[in-house]
Amino acid sequence: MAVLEGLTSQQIIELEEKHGAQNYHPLPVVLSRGEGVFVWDVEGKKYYDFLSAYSAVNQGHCHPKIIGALKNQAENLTLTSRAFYNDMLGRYEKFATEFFGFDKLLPMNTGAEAVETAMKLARKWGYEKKGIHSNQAKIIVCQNNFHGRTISIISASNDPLATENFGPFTPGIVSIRYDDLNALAEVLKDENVAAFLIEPIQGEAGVYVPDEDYIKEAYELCRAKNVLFIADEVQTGIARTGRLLAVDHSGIKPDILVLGKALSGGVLPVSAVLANNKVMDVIRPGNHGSTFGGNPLACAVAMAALEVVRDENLAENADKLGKLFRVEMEKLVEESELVRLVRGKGLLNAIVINDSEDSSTAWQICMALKENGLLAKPTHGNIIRFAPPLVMTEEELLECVSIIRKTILEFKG
Ligand code: IF1
Repeated sequence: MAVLEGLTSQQIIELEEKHGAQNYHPLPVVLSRGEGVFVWDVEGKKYYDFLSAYSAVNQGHCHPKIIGALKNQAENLTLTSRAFYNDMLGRYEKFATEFFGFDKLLPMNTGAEAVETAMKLARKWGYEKKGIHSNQAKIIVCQNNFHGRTISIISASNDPLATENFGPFTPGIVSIRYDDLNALAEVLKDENVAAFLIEPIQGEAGVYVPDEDYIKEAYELCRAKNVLFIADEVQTGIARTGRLLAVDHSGIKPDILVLGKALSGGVLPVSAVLANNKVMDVIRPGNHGSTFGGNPLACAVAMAALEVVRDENLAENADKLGKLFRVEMEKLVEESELVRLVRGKGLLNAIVINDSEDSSTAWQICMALKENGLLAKPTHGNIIRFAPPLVMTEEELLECVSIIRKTILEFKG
């Protein structure tokens, strides 16, 4: 059957409505091209991308170095499975473990797979190294977290949309208030706790940045109780918050680091779990795996994606532009009744709209932003996340600020 050519945005949307599971409610824009900080819809309209595919396109759309690595490897060898060695995985593992400062890396594909892997690793360490009794291991998580969509991960969620009618849930997961050290100290009294799984900044919840000392203090509490600290940096990692990792702002090294999204620059699913030998060595042949985990194509792409982060100083750029962005948004808070506050770190920011959580105001503002050439989407209710690619220039950022300012000041709800 001929591929459907020359369809309008509306016709393409109708195809998805007819043939696709309706598990998302996208903004009504149909993109067909991306380059750097820009995307184009099928009618050729150009937009600033202020979502970066949920922080997967930190290096910018279709970065030439990453695409070059993809094309080159794709013409040689894409997948062997782990039944055999390939000439890329060992090189990637060396590169990435030195890049982030860990002994070992376990390669997976999606962020959720990597979080599940981290949970399995922590449990196994708990039994074999900490001496937790069989099937008694507990993992602590935070309320309003987002770690993925699998059954065990949503077993840790308190979001009804993510959990309703998906039970029964995986046991051994305890949820506490985020940014609450007393709550953590209390649950750590339980000798069966193997790990504390946390996002250094809660992205989906609405870009909640915890108190400055929270991550370090939480890390110290875990160390004192021989509990593994698992940092889910799938969204906050890879330079997004102005440092290579969000935990770098707190000066701690997690026992288990979970990466995804921008690890591949948004080119294909690549995720990873990194840990030192005392943790990772509980994994033996046959314990865990994945058909595509560690495939040569992913290895080539991930090394190129990380080189771009390093060589183009993306963390420094995110730090500098993030500070500028929040200064400009603070001015807007003063100017407009519509914007209650701005919060974030690096180029992971959000504005809270001065309306009820269940209002459609944030959505309508995003629709107006779209008309003005900038794409963003509300997270929960009245919060709009702003997360452009980290390759943005100061001039482009200031143009985006003026688009956001114009849209807000002219908005008629
Ligand atoms: C959706 C947002 C949500 C993540 C963290 C693991 C994963 C994610 C901190 C899982 C994924 C994506 C998933 C996507 C929307 C987006 C997202 F916060 F980034 F905006 F939902 F919270 N840890 N986040 O943020 O990685 O399996 O998706 O590769 O599911 O709607 P994944």
